Amino acid sequence: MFKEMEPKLKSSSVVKRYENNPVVCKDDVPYPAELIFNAGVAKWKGQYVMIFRNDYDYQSGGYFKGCNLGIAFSDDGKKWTVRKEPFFTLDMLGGDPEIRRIYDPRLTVIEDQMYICFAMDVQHGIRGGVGRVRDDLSGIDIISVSAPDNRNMVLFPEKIDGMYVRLERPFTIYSRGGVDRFDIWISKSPDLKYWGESELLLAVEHVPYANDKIGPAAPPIKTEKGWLTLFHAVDRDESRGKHGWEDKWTKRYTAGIMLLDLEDPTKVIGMSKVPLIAPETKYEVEEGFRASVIFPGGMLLEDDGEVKIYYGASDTVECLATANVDELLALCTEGRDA
Ligand code: BMA
Repeated sequence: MFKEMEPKLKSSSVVKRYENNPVVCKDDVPYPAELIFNAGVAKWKGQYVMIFRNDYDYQSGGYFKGCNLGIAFSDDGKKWTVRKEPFFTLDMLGGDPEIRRIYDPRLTVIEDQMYICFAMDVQHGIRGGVGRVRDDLSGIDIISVSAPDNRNMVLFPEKIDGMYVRLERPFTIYSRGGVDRFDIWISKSPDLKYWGESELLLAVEHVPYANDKIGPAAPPIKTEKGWLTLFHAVDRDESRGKHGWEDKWTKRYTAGIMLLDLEDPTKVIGMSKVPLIAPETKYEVEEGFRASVIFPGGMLLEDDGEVKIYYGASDTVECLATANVDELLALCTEGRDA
């Protein structure tokens, strides 16, 4: 069992895991597939759409040679059907030898147009990209890709003060002591192509359950009280040894939640003091490639106040958890002035 960093997840957690988890795994995928995880999810044209990461073709040494993106559809957000062909494969970019893979998609619908953010590993670093999802779902038209190293980008679902807004996670090695001490930043754009006005939003040291790095998770959802925003938080413990398929895996990924000001999302106005989701079920802690990883990429608000949270579990399967929006807001604002 993984040694837990304080503070622990409250046993009264407001999140309920879906009883039929995982919602998508390799057995649902009709082409070579091994690890199905870190998906983006959106409601688009009357259905739920999921774009997920598929790592396949295992090589020795904990490495998967293949990586593509699959697409799945659902009427209720719980039961998913995976399309017969992948949504994105590297050859769709014309065989540019600089690009090694595209992964960890996040989906945001802005004025009926579905957009995708993704990480792109290239020979000379890691870049974060923004693209338009084609209406016929035949692929992506890339709008912009950042300079290295940056990833975990998510777009807000509407313009704020006339500007598109995104959260992102640059990897600031030198100024943060040469170790993982990576923070969440916020940037703006007039057109989704040119990004600027960047500001630090939330730093590792602001999060009581992170001693390593943090990063944006799912695109924010709009509530009357502010933008409700998930993030992932990593704590590291060097005494953690063999875990999952890996000989040594010292990190634990939990999900945190915060609230950003509606008019000025560069302001954090609340944050849960404990993780919202920490690894605890068998498929999150014991099974899988990189055990004890909760990596949310989708959060949807239903009309009745239910919030659906989609997360990659152990870098191996895609799962669902639900919560009530008012309880999530209360978690963010509890003890705010303390
Ligand atoms: C991060 C990313 C994620 C992954 C996580 C845990 O750095 O690579 O894709 O889920 O590590 O392995």
